[in-house]
Amino acid sequence: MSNYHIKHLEEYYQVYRKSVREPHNFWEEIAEEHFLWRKKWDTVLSWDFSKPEITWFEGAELNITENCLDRHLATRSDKTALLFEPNNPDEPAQHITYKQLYHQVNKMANVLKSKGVRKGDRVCVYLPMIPELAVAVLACARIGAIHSVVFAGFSSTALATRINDANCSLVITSDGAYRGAKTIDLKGIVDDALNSCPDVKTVLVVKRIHSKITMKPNRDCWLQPLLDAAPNEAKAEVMKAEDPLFILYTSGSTGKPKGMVHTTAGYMVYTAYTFKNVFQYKENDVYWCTADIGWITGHSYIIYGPLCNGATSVMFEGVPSYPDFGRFWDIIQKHKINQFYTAPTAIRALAKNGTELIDTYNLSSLKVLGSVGEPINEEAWHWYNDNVGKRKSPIIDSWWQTETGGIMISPLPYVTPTKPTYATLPFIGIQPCIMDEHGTELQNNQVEGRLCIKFPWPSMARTIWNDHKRYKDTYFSTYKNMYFTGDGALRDEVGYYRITGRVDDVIIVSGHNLGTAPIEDAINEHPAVSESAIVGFPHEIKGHALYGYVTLKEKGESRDHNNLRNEINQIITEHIGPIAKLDKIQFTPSLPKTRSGKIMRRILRKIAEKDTSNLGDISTLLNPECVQDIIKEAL
Ligand code: 6R9
Repeated sequence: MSNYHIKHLEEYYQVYRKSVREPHNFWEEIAEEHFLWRKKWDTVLSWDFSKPEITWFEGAELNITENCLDRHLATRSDKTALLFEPNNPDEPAQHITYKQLYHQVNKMANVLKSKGVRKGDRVCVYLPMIPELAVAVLACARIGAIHSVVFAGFSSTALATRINDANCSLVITSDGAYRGAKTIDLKGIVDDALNSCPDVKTVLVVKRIHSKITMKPNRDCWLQPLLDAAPNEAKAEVMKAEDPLFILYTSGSTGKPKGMVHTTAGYMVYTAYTFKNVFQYKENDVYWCTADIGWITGHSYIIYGPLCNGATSVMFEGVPSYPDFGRFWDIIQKHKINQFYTAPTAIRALAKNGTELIDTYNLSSLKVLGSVGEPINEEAWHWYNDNVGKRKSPIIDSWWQTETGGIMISPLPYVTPTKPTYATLPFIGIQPCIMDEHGTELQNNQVEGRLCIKFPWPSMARTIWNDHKRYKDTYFSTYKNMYFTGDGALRDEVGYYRITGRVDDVIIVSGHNLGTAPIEDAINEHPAVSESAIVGFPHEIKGHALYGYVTLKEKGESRDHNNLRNEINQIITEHIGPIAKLDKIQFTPSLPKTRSGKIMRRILRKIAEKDTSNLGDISTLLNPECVQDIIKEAL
């Protein structure tokens, strides 16, 4: 029996039990047999959640790119590593083989070195979904630089905050991005951002849309000529197991994004192992994850997990609606996709467009359908199952987070019987539990509470960049000796988990995590605004959309409310990005507050959800009278 590839339910239970009873032996075997090390570890795991301090494979030395690239050259050099499907369906797809990717990464690594980037330096990558994005990420890893990929939908202010927080010295971007029928001026956004980033010395620019942009002398360079001139071999830097591999920002409940730090060895082992099993990847399969590499899903399951397994991983530059809502099905047919991993918001948007288009495509190559990013509602689950999978491909509803690095709770296709809306069973080595509000673990089945994890796993984030205290406070202080996920969950009668949604101030809109605090901070900058509170409300396609309650400085402010609404959304777009725009904005003379001055979002949430029959206890409010006014004026 190989513990690396689980093929039956009994095997799952057997391996799971071993991984929990003897975690050290278990992970040692996986690491030993399936990866390339420069030096083996002294200690498999040491941990203390009270500090919190976690190390995996301490003492080991490796380079993750040797695992993703070099070791495949002997057997898979002509196999497609990345299959790039451009935004425009008439532009030919690119099949980049392992050998070609190896050389491209090495060239890029040499360019970075020639620009003075050294081990431990931070490099910001702000690129559309083009091959250079994956190449840049791997090139950083090759030379031991820490990559910080910022999703190219973020605004210049959001980009600048992230560049400065990590003190990046170099930015890689492009002259622009294609997005459906539109183009986006990425370089212009970078130029704006860099007005407030004094430490950035170099900007490397990929030519993608051939637009006219300004190149700042002594700072900006076109990337291609540098690549052409660079040698195509670069020595892989020898990294320690716990050296940081990357920083990736995620929203939190304060205004500042959290730079989650992932380290090298544990992240590699866990993402590779989960990829193999959660997608049941076989040697000649073509795997497609539709996420953007700007999010953790793209890091772990477009780049590192698949490449570590020698897989063919598709990168799609465009959007599901361009040139029409058949694009996903067209790509599945064209590249004979075997595993397809997408988000509930995309499924809902596609479902809304009916099944006429989908029925004209041949989707028979599909074997596994994945879902990630937010709870998948029952209707979307069935639509996906009936129309995409034709009831033949299991749906893998995989729960995990930026912080967890890899998939934590998920069925294994053809192994775990699925159940609509349930992420089902913990992955090997994962020990979830459900806690009540008093900090007691609910041991039985058929319980509901808050989801925690009791024991470390290899790919967990080790800290927040420059803010270890916040890491401890956010994840390890709510419950003693537990990692707290911020999600609610229930466990059914057979032990299956269902994730019920966030229990903190994070709202997931179209699969993007948005903290309420940064949005409120942005709105409050509008000169007419005194205060604001954001809540989520159910939305047919986005899952949740944002509802803002705004109080104005001057009572009876006579300005046109629609103009104000536009201005508020404009400020949000500038500070965060269009993804954080509010669907509804209600102006109200005051917000319900507790005696300690906290806005009672619970009530505002109910009003936004149009569920005002039971508002619960409002007696602790300082100003209970405002509640009826808000209900009366609700949108
Ligand atoms: C991978 C990713 C994390 C949050 C997480 C949870 C929600 C993700 C889910 C899910 C229910 C699933 N989430 N997958 N909720 N079922 N299958 O999405 O990371 O962007 O950090 O979001 O997303 O609320 O806490 P990230």
